Amino acid sequence: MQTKNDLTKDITFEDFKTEVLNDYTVAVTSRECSLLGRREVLTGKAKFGIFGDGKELPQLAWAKAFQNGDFRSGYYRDQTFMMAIGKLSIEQFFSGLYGTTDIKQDPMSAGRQMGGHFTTHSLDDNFNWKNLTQQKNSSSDISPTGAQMPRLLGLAQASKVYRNLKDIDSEKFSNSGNEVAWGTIGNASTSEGVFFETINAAGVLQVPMVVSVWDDEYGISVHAKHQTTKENISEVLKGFQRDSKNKGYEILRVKGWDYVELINTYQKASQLSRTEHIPVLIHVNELTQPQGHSTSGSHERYKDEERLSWEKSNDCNLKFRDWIISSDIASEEEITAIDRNAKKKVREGKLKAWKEFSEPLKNEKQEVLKLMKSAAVTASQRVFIYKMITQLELINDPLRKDIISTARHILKHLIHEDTPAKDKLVQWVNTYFEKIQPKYSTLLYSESTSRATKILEVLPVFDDTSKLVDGRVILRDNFNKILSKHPEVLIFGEDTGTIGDVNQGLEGLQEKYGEMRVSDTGIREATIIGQGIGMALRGLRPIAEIQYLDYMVYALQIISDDLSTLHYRTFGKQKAPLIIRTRGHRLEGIWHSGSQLGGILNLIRGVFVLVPRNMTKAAGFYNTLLESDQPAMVVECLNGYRLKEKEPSNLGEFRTPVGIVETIKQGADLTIVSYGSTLRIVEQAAKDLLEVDIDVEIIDIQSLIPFDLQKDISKSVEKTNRLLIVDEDVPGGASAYILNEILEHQNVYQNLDSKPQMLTAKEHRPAYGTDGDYFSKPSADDVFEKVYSMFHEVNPTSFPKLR
Ligand SMILES: Cc1ncc(C[n+]2csc(CCOP(=O)(O)OP(=O)(O)O)c2C)c(N)n1
Ligand SMILES: [Mg+2]
Repeated sequence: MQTKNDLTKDITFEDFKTEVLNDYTVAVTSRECSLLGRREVLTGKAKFGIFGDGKELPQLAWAKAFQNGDFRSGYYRDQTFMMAIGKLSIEQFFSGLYGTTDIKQDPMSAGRQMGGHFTTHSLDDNFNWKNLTQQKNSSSDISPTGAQMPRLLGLAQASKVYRNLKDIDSEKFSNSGNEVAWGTIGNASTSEGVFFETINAAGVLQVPMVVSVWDDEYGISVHAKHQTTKENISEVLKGFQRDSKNKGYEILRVKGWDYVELINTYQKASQLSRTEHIPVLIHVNELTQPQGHSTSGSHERYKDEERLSWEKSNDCNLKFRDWIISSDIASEEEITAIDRNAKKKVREGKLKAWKEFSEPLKNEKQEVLKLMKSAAVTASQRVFIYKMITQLELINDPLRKDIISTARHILKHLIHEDTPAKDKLVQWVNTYFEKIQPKYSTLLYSESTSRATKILEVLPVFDDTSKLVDGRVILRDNFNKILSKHPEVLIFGEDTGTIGDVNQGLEGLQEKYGEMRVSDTGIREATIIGQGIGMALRGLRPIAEIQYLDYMVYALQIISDDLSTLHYRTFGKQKAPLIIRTRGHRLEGIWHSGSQLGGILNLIRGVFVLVPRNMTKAAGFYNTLLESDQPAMVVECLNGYRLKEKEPSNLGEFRTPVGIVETIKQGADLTIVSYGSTLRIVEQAAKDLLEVDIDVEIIDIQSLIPFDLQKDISKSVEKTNRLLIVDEDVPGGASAYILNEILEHQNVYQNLDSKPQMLTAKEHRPAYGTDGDYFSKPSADDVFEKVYSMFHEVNPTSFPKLR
């Protein structure tokens, strides 16, 4: 069903006709999928549907311009394009709608995403890169409107990098940077900040990015007059148009029902962007929504008669049909035969997908019914059990929930029974969970052989000649080694290039490695991360720098919705091993004290969060991460760049292990767990505590996600029987996460002789200055008093009240 995209100039009329009719076939097949898809939701077979009807024609023109190696970053309307490039069949369309968990049936996400969220496979079954230059690629869609834009920037930038940097092994990723990154976005979603941020950044960077705006005048029920100044996005963006003096965009406009003009427009965009590496915006207007926005409602509620009838007569598929007939390319009869055949094919494909989805479940139902019935025979509560059995029998098309939930309900009625039949049912339930749960819960993190937790520690090497240097020098010298060792590494961020970052951790490295590898960006955190995601998706190893942890919030949406979910939502078929470098922990004031770890930890599961206490540890984390394929955030200590550390001789080689804590002071009386800059305060307090005969053990967590994989904290508590967590975040922030990890996964409570305690910052953000810090965050005095009070509580005689 694929479209042809080898547009040779001299073709016969018959070739031309075949091609047009093939396109028409894809268009009506896609439409029929949308129509039947909606019906499947309304009859309850699928939960939710959002389809590409009304947007078919431009996607066919786009598919003709889309080459092997190119990347798409789009949204839920693009099913026709996916069909036209041969990456979505009718069966797969319906399997996605039903939510099958088989990656072969639903290659988009194995049921993890709702239908309409498209992807292609960049990785083979062993998580190794496939050759992306030999296939058509789509990055995996996400639902937040506009959030496909930041990664689009990086996908486009990768072409520029591959064209300009010759040392990189680009065999699987690029053919001299000739690939275009194609974005799509709805007209209303262009109101999002990330859209404008991306548009501006791509204009600055001059990357081969073509953005199509599918303009149907609406965003659900909200008309363009509430969305876009002048109700016209290309009019608004006019200032980005390049001219003889300034670089910028090529902005093109085309009507969404005009097949010939669409093809011309997309060919032009492809040619310009691919050869000249410029961004292009294609405003495709006069599009429609034949069935309204989604299956959640009907558009008759908010579109007036006039609009609805305009949409009917300007439906791009009908216009295409009329054009084919009026241009004498094919007769009405030929076209009607195609319509009829498409309907038949879609119906058949739908039935096949439903069968594949429902048959295994029916079998599972029969299997467990047998066990339920035999367990019921002698059960005292069999009346209730038979009732549940009958209810399950009546469900013709059971879901897994119907099956397992009935079985678990029945087990509640069998609690006091002791029969072999019950044991069999119990065993079935347990095995079912073992088999089924992974379908929903695996692959949040890398599971490949180079996952970060597999990378072993390599200790920094020191000798008699090791010098004491500022921490930032260790980072700088280590980044130097990284850049020379890994040609595919690029580091970028605000002030990262010319001055080598605000703390000179990259001093002189732009000069040495060039502007492509160590570069300044605009102040635009979301798209700095987007650059990183997109480039990592194409085999590069970006290190994206966010200047301060406090400003991570601007990028958090993209990290949370896109980066963190990528591996999970593609069932491990795409990876973006992006390293996010930032600096945080205690410094000054509301927006420079970088402590909001609790929020971050809860929002970016899927990304590792590493909190090294000094720059040697930080450098070691970068070295580890570059050997692995796991995205991670490294938070350097803001107040540690000028502190002296011994410089290791094996720069670029030593590795800090992830998920491993370090005991930095042995002690017998109480375990203090902390991380980052706060450890220095804890260490100070520990010295004072020794003077009152309290000997604390201090554990540096180092790695918040993953957390203490060897359960060393519980071993410490087994010895000390007391636990204090010291954290600079708000109460219930990172400390709650840490306590949860220790209590839930390390089972320490039997070994505790005192309530586990937490010492955190105040609930407000830290006030400015030294005093602001003292009265807002835990101080060494606070740590001392907290620990002392725990001993006073146990033994007031030896530890009389302090104040
Ligand atoms: C950040 C975010 N806000 C709200 C939504 C809910 N939502 C889904 S689609 C949509 C309208 C999008 O309209 P448009 O961009 O014009 O695309 P269209 O559906 O019209 O093709 C909205 C508000 C969302 N998915 N994400
Ligand atoms: Mg719209």
